[in-house]
Amino acid sequence: MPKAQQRFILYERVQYSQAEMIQRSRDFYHFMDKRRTVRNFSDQPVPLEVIENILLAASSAPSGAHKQPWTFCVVGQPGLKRKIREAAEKEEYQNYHGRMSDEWLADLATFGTDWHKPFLETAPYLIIVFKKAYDLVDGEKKKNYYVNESVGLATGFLLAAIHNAGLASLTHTPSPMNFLQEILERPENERPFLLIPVGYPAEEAQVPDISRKELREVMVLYE
Ligand code: IYR
Repeated sequence: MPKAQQRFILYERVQYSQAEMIQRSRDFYHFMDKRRTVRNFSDQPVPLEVIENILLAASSAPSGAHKQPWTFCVVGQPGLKRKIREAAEKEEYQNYHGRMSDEWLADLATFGTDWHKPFLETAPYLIIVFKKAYDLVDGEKKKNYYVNESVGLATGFLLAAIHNAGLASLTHTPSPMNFLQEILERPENERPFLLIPVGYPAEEAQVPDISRKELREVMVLYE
Protein backbone atom coordinates (compact mmCIF):
# COMPACT_ATOMS: atom_id res chain seq x y z
CA MET A 1 0.00 0.00 0.00
CA PRO A 2 1.35 3.46 -0.85
CA LYS A 3 2.25 5.53 2.18
CA ALA A 4 -0.24 8.36 2.69
CA GLN A 5 1.47 11.73 2.50
CA GLN A 6 0.27 14.19 5.07
CA ARG A 7 0.72 17.82 4.15
CA PHE A 8 2.25 19.94 6.91
CA ILE A 9 1.48 23.60 7.55
CA LEU A 10 3.04 26.12 9.86
CA TYR A 11 1.79 25.87 13.45
CA GLU A 12 -0.09 29.05 14.36
CA ARG A 13 1.33 29.60 17.81
CA VAL A 14 -0.32 31.51 20.60
CA GLN A 15 2.28 33.44 22.53
CA TYR A 16 2.20 35.44 25.75
CA SER A 17 4.75 37.13 27.95
CA GLN A 18 5.58 35.36 31.20
CA ALA A 19 3.48 37.83 33.16
CA GLU A 20 0.54 37.25 30.82
CA MET A 21 0.98 33.48 31.12
CA ILE A 22 0.83 33.68 34.88
CA GLN A 23 -2.21 35.93 34.82
CA ARG A 24 -4.05 33.89 32.19
CA SER A 25 -3.34 30.55 33.86
CA ARG A 26 -4.55 31.93 37.19
CA ASP A 27 -7.68 33.43 35.65
CA PHE A 28 -8.46 30.20 33.84
CA TYR A 29 -8.04 28.20 37.02
CA HIS A 30 -10.41 30.54 38.90
CA PHE A 31 -12.90 30.33 36.06
CA MET A 32 -12.78 26.53 35.87
CA ASP A 33 -12.97 26.25 39.64
CA LYS A 34 -16.43 27.84 39.42
CA ARG A 35 -17.75 24.90 37.38
CA ARG A 36 -20.01 22.69 39.41
CA THR A 37 -22.03 19.63 38.62
CA VAL A 38 -25.63 20.81 38.76
CA ARG A 39 -28.65 18.57 39.24
CA ASN A 40 -31.43 21.16 39.09
CA PHE A 41 -32.03 22.69 35.70
CA SER A 42 -34.32 25.40 34.40
CA ASP A 43 -36.42 24.50 31.36
CA GLN A 44 -35.47 27.82 29.75
CA PRO A 45 -34.53 27.14 26.11
CA VAL A 46 -30.92 27.38 24.98
CA PRO A 47 -30.05 28.45 21.41
CA LEU A 48 -29.05 25.45 19.33
CA GLU A 49 -26.15 27.48 17.94
CA VAL A 50 -24.59 27.52 21.43
CA ILE A 51 -24.79 23.73 21.58
CA GLU A 52 -23.27 23.49 18.10
CA ASN A 53 -20.33 25.69 19.11
CA ILE A 54 -19.85 23.69 22.29
CA LEU A 55 -19.70 20.49 20.27
CA LEU A 56 -17.20 21.96 17.82
CA ALA A 57 -15.01 22.86 20.81
CA ALA A 58 -15.38 19.33 22.21
CA SER A 59 -14.53 17.83 18.86
CA SER A 60 -11.28 19.83 18.78
CA ALA A 61 -9.84 17.49 21.43
CA PRO A 62 -6.84 15.34 20.51
CA SER A 63 -7.60 11.71 19.64
CA GLY A 64 -5.72 8.53 18.80
CA ALA A 65 -4.49 8.80 15.18
CA HIS A 66 -6.84 11.79 14.83
CA LYS A 67 -9.79 9.43 14.41
CA GLN A 68 -12.13 11.61 16.54
CA PRO A 69 -13.97 8.47 17.65
CA TRP A 70 -17.05 10.20 19.04
CA THR A 71 -20.63 11.06 18.22
CA PHE A 72 -22.64 13.60 20.21
CA CYS A 73 -26.38 12.99 20.11
CA VAL A 74 -28.30 16.15 20.99
CA VAL A 75 -31.77 15.39 22.30
CA GLY A 76 -34.26 18.23 22.71
CA GLN A 77 -37.40 16.36 21.68
CA PRO A 78 -39.66 16.00 24.76
CA GLY A 79 -40.92 12.52 23.86
CA LEU A 80 -37.39 11.21 23.46
CA LYS A 81 -36.26 12.86 26.70
CA ARG A 82 -39.15 11.15 28.51
CA LYS A 83 -38.20 7.78 27.03
CA ILE A 84 -34.60 8.27 28.17
CA ARG A 85 -35.72 9.33 31.66
CA GLU A 86 -38.00 6.31 32.03
CA ALA A 87 -35.29 3.87 30.93
CA ALA A 88 -32.62 5.54 33.08
CA GLU A 89 -34.84 5.58 36.17
CA LYS A 90 -35.66 1.91 35.69
CA GLU A 91 -31.95 1.04 35.82
CA GLU A 92 -31.17 3.51 38.59
CA TYR A 93 -33.99 2.13 40.74
CA GLN A 94 -32.23 -1.23 40.60
CA ASN A 95 -28.88 0.41 41.35
CA TYR A 96 -30.13 2.17 44.46
CA HIS A 97 -32.06 -0.92 45.60
CA GLY A 98 -29.40 -3.61 45.71
CA ARG A 99 -26.98 -3.24 42.79
CA MET A 100 -24.72 -0.66 44.45
CA SER A 101 -22.61 -1.70 47.44
CA ASP A 102 -23.12 -0.16 50.88
CA GLU A 103 -19.73 1.54 50.50
CA TRP A 104 -20.83 3.08 47.21
CA LEU A 105 -24.16 4.28 48.64
CA ALA A 106 -22.30 5.79 51.62
CA ASP A 107 -19.89 7.59 49.25
CA LEU A 108 -22.86 9.06 47.39
CA ALA A 109 -24.72 10.18 50.52
CA THR A 110 -23.02 13.62 50.38
CA PHE A 111 -24.55 14.30 47.00
CA GLY A 112 -28.14 13.44 47.86
CA THR A 113 -28.66 11.49 44.65
CA ASP A 114 -31.35 8.87 44.27
CA TRP A 115 -33.05 7.01 41.43
CA HIS A 116 -35.26 9.93 40.43
CA LYS A 117 -33.86 11.73 37.37
CA PRO A 118 -36.25 14.62 36.60
CA PHE A 119 -33.39 16.62 35.02
CA LEU A 120 -33.53 14.24 32.06
CA GLU A 121 -36.79 15.95 31.10
CA THR A 122 -36.25 19.46 32.50
CA ALA A 123 -32.92 20.29 30.85
CA PRO A 124 -33.54 21.71 27.35
CA TYR A 125 -30.92 19.44 25.82
CA LEU A 126 -29.37 16.09 26.66
CA ILE A 127 -26.02 15.48 25.02
CA ILE A 128 -25.33 11.77 24.82
CA VAL A 129 -21.68 11.07 24.11
CA PHE A 130 -21.04 7.88 22.18
CA LYS A 131 -17.61 6.35 21.69
CA LYS A 132 -16.87 4.62 18.44
CA ALA A 133 -15.24 1.31 19.25
CA TYR A 134 -14.32 1.18 15.57
CA ASP A 135 -15.34 3.11 12.45
CA LEU A 136 -17.71 1.72 9.86
CA VAL A 137 -16.77 2.94 6.38
CA ASP A 138 -19.06 1.50 3.70
CA GLY A 139 -19.74 -1.45 5.98
CA GLU A 140 -16.02 -2.08 6.50
CA LYS A 141 -14.51 -2.02 10.01
CA LYS A 142 -11.70 0.52 10.52
CA LYS A 143 -9.65 0.58 13.70
CA ASN A 144 -9.79 3.37 16.29
CA TYR A 145 -7.13 3.83 18.95
CA TYR A 146 -7.16 4.92 22.59
CA VAL A 147 -10.90 5.30 22.34
CA ASN A 148 -11.61 5.80 26.06
CA GLU A 149 -8.80 8.31 26.45
CA SER A 150 -9.88 10.21 23.32
CA VAL A 151 -13.56 10.38 24.24
CA GLY A 152 -12.69 11.25 27.85
CA LEU A 153 -10.63 14.18 26.59
CA ALA A 154 -13.40 15.36 24.26
CA THR A 155 -15.87 15.17 27.13
CA GLY A 156 -13.54 17.26 29.30
CA PHE A 157 -13.38 19.87 26.55
CA LEU A 158 -17.18 19.63 26.31
CA LEU A 159 -17.70 20.38 30.01
CA ALA A 160 -15.29 23.33 29.84
CA ALA A 161 -17.08 24.70 26.75
CA ILE A 162 -20.49 24.36 28.44
CA HIS A 163 -19.17 26.25 31.47
CA ASN A 164 -17.58 28.88 29.24
CA ALA A 165 -20.97 29.51 27.61
CA GLY A 166 -22.49 30.19 31.04
CA LEU A 167 -24.50 26.98 31.11
CA ALA A 168 -24.60 24.15 33.61
CA SER A 169 -23.99 20.47 33.06
CA LEU A 170 -24.23 17.16 34.82
CA THR A 171 -22.07 14.17 34.01
CA HIS A 172 -24.69 11.49 34.37
CA THR A 173 -23.85 7.80 34.18
CA PRO A 174 -27.00 5.70 34.19
CA SER A 175 -25.82 2.16 34.47
CA PRO A 176 -25.98 0.03 32.42
CA MET A 177 -26.67 2.49 29.63
CA ASN A 178 -27.04 0.33 26.55
CA PHE A 179 -30.70 1.48 26.43
CA LEU A 180 -29.35 4.73 24.92
CA GLN A 181 -28.02 2.85 21.92
CA GLU A 182 -31.48 1.38 21.35
CA ILE A 183 -33.58 4.50 21.98
CA LEU A 184 -31.32 6.66 19.78
CA GLU A 185 -30.96 3.88 17.18
CA ARG A 186 -27.18 4.17 17.04
CA PRO A 187 -25.15 1.84 14.83
CA GLU A 188 -23.40 -1.21 16.29
CA ASN A 189 -19.96 0.45 16.43
CA GLU A 190 -21.17 3.18 18.84
CA ARG A 191 -21.29 2.64 22.61
CA PRO A 192 -22.80 5.11 25.10
CA PHE A 193 -20.09 6.87 27.11
CA LEU A 194 -21.79 9.64 29.12
CA LEU A 195 -25.13 11.41 29.28
CA ILE A 196 -24.84 15.15 29.84
CA PRO A 197 -27.91 17.31 30.50
CA VAL A 198 -27.18 20.92 29.53
CA GLY A 199 -29.08 24.08 30.34
CA TYR A 200 -29.42 27.01 32.67
CA PRO A 201 -29.30 26.07 36.32
CA ALA A 202 -32.64 26.33 38.13
CA GLU A 203 -33.16 29.68 39.88
CA GLU A 204 -32.42 28.32 43.35
CA ALA A 205 -30.15 25.43 42.33
CA GLN A 206 -28.03 24.15 45.19
CA VAL A 207 -24.78 22.21 45.07
CA PRO A 208 -23.02 20.25 47.81
CA ASP A 209 -20.63 22.28 49.94
CA ILE A 210 -17.48 20.42 48.99
CA SER A 211 -13.92 21.57 48.38
CA ARG A 212 -11.28 20.40 45.93
CA LYS A 213 -7.96 18.78 46.73
CA GLU A 214 -5.09 21.15 47.32
CA LEU A 215 -2.20 21.35 44.88
CA ARG A 216 0.14 19.43 47.17
CA GLU A 217 -2.33 16.53 47.19
CA VAL A 218 -2.46 16.22 43.41
CA MET A 219 0.98 17.41 42.28
CA VAL A 220 4.30 15.64 42.77
CA LEU A 221 7.23 17.78 41.63
CA TYR A 222 10.52 16.21 40.45
CA GLU A 223 12.87 19.16 39.96
N1 IYR B 1 -25.36 6.51 38.37
C1 IYR B 1 -26.05 6.79 39.62
C2 IYR B 1 -25.15 6.75 40.79
C3 IYR B 1 -24.04 7.72 40.87
C4 IYR B 1 -22.75 7.24 40.88
C5 IYR B 1 -21.70 8.10 41.03
I1 IYR B 1 -19.83 7.34 41.14
C6 IYR B 1 -21.90 9.48 41.18
O1 IYR B 1 -20.84 10.34 41.33
C7 IYR B 1 -23.20 9.96 41.18
C8 IYR B 1 -24.28 9.07 40.99
C9 IYR B 1 -26.82 8.11 39.52
O2 IYR B 1 -26.69 8.80 38.52
O3 IYR B 1 -27.55 8.43 40.43
